Amino acid sequence: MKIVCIIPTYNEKDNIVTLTEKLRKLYPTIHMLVVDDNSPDGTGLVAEKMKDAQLDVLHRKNKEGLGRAYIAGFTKALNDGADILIQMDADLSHDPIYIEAMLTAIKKYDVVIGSRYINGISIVNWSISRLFLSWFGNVYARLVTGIDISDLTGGYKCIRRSALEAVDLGKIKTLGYGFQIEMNYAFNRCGKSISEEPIIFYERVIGKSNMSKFTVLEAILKVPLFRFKKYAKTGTDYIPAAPEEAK
Ligand SMILES: Nc1nc2c(ncn2[C@@H]2O[C@H](COP(=O)(O)OP(=O)(O)O)[C@@H](O)[C@H]2O)c(=O)[nH]1
Ligand SMILES: [Mg+2]
Repeated sequence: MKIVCIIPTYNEKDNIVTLTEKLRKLYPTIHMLVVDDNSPDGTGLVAEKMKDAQLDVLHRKNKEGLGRAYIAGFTKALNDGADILIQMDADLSHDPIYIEAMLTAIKKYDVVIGSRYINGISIVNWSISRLFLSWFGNVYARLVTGIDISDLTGGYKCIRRSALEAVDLGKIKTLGYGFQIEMNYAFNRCGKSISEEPIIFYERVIGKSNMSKFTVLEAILKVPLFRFKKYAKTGTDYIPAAPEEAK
């Protein structure tokens, strides 16, 4: 069973060292794939130096947002034979200790979300305004997509290979917070089961957030489109085209 942790990075040169060391210590058999978008602080180089049989690096030329980095990471990990894919932030917001519970839950579900909202609100060190935005964003996403999951924007996830293979990743268009919602919507549309495991989310101590007003606006505007696109009604959105259709 090959488990690959996909870790997107943009200016995380200190955090990536701490995180990968923790992962190695806790889970000596788990693979790591760092996806770096040519970080100006040299994160790509730092990661490259740590490369070995357990840790691989995917270098991308430009910063294109979290969504694009993840799609590239998923594609590479699937090509390299991953059975279970874990997505997690590099900034230590996602504590690796929760991976164990997520791996137990993935035996029963296709997708497991490390959830900040399933046990009340489990977030450390956020301002009230950021908390409100995230909480409201989740209420909005739940209403619009109709998916009964408390943390649809969470970025800590465990995904079975078969769930990712069921989705046409080329059809995923969102880049920021909307990306997490769109992936969950796509899994749901493709008949995949989603569950939540409680986590405590810690705001980063080193570095700064890459998420901008654009990503918030993108999520607000694009999420309703998933639901109301003309092919959403036929149930074929996100399902890969049959070989003859794809020609
Ligand atoms: N490769 C890549 N990683 C990104 C990009 N934007 C954010 N990240 C990474 O995605 C994770 C979450 O981003 P972060 O800036 O912490 O967003 P926040 O937690 O919502 O404030 C971190 O590991 C970032 O380094 C991007 O454009 N490309
Ligand atoms: Mg963060």
